Amino acid sequence: MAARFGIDDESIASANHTLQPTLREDFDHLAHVLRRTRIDIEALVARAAAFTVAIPSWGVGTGGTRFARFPGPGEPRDIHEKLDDCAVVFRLVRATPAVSVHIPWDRVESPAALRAFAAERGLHFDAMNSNTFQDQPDQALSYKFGSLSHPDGAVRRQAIAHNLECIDIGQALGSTALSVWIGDGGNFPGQVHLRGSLERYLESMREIYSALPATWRLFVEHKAFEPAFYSTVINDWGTSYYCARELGPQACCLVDLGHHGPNVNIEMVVARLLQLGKLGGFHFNDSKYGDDDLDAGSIKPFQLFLIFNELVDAELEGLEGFNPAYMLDQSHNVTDPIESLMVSAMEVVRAYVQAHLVDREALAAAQARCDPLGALALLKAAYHTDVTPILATARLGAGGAIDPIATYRASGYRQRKAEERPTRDRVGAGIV
Ligand code: RM4
Ligand code: MN
Ligand code: MN
Repeated sequence: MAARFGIDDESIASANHTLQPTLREDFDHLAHVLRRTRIDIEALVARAAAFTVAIPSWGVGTGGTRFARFPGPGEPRDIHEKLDDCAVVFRLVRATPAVSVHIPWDRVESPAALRAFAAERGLHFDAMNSNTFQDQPDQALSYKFGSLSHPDGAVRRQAIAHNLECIDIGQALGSTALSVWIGDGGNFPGQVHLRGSLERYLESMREIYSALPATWRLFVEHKAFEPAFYSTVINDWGTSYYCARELGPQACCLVDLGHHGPNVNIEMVVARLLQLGKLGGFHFNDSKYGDDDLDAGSIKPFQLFLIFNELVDAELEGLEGFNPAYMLDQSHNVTDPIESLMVSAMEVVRAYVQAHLVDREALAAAQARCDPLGALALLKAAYHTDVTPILATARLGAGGAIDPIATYRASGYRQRKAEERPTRDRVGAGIV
């Protein structure tokens, strides 16, 4: 195999060298400001450095809409090239050492060899994703009218078998979780028996659950609509919670930020799932209208902060069982996917660090004296603090880039990949 171009340590170090004096100044100034409220900036750097969010393998390719897909230059053509791109994101932002793969898009002959290939790049595998929302060329039965909840038991059995295969592959890859999102539902009133389809779904999921290795978690991902536009089987967090509880302790709920009805208070959903002990993890992205799959923090950054406010509150309280898995799930249509993933990862870490700035004692006091304005002011004070120097210092300390986007652009990586990856094959991905 011909040598593949990668971004080397020297070019990162030399870009950092130029930016370091300004970063120092900004960092010292912020340290000074935070000291006034007795916040130790070094502790925040340590928190930022320890935070991780997984990258979706399908996120390094160009997505698409119902209308068109406009491929970009040098797109990865298979899982190996996808991992190369994930490694670039990891190298520059440091917060993304894990990759979440989708089967069959990322199926390989030897998962063990793929695991070694990833490890050479410092990467490991996060949750497995099954796909019963599409038909594959070699597939016996169609998922056009559903999969795990299909009225025909043979279709359900095929969908169950696929999920069991995902668990097998995942074990060889070193994964410890399976995310199940299904497109099952109805487009017309009367098409689907609403209670019956949920019952069939649960029956199928029980079989999958019983095949889970003891250390694994099963994530139930809900979505209000699409591809079914009238009713969806796992439509909201309440249904997701009910299913996770029915299945057992290894099952929990996954919150994809784009999968709710308009104006749903997602931070409240998060708080409820935390309280009920069923918050499994996240798919971060952002949206204006629905499951837009835009970059995290690009449309509603305050919402992202408020979600992390709930998470950090639980973390600091030492809430029993608190262990959410963080992943991105985005579709990049008009940007360079590597740049979008880097920006999103940084925005997620930003929200996490900002949430650590909230004066929780003062907040509790404001709540106790019924002072809404005072409480909001405390949240705003944290949200308005620019923690960029903290994030950059954490990256620098871990060997990453002070300015990942500028360093990436200067490297010419994308142009080199356009030469190395000439064929315009459709990447095995698509976002719905
Ligand atoms: C779905 C859902 C799943 C993702 C697919 C590609 O809308 O978000 O998590 O695997 O898209
Ligand atoms: Mn998702
Ligand atoms: Mn989605």
